[in-house]
Amino acid sequence: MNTVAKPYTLYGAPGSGATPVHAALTLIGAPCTIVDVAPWKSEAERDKLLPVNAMRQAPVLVLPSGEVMTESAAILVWLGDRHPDAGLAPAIDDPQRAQYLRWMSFVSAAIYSLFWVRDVPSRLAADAAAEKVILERTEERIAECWRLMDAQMPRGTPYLLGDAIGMLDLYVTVASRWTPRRRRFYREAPRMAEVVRRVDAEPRLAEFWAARYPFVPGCEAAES
Ligand SMILES: N[C@@H](CCC(=O)N[C@@H](CS)C(=O)NCC(=O)O)C(=O)O
Repeated sequence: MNTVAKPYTLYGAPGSGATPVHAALTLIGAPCTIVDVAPWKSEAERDKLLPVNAMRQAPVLVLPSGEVMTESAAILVWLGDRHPDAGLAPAIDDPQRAQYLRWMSFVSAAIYSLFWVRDVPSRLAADAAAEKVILERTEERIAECWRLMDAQMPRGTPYLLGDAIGMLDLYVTVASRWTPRRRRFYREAPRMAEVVRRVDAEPRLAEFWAARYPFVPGCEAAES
């Protein structure tokens, strides 16, 4: 008898932190229902997430069991462990495991978290002038984080942690398209630049990128 796997449900619109999760599910080949919500756009969009995430943030992954997971890095790490045959994550006893966990957390904590204030700068800024300063300084901080991370990445392999594409590659590939965007990312992070271009061109993701996060003209440029 054929057993059909129960689907995951993933909340988050294209370009959000749900995108690397969706890319991972695509490589895993796991069935998945997508709920497009863009919480960075408005209070109304944020409220759509309330039933699954009190933080009103995406991504949210509802597991086949009905359990809810939030936090992009945790979701990616969990999926990598849950689907070892996909080969997207170093196993617990793999020598790469420590650096894998380190850099997954770094992208989430040092870089992604800054978008909470960037998306709505009035959360921390009292007026338009302060908002401008926050936008400028967080952009510089993100660029610095990419630069420091890049300097510590091993060289000489096609992907960040070796010969096979993995969760860290997917996470960096999507996050590097956010502010300060790819053109600056390529300058700050030349080693990771090679890798994200390789992930952009991954044949198993070609249809996925085209449908969910297309490389439209200008997408590599800095925000004006
Ligand atoms: N720590 C969370 C951050 C998620 C996050 O900031 N998501 C953005 C969308 S890309 C969001 O929901 N923004 C709306 C808000 O923070 O109010 C994670 O890593 O998943």
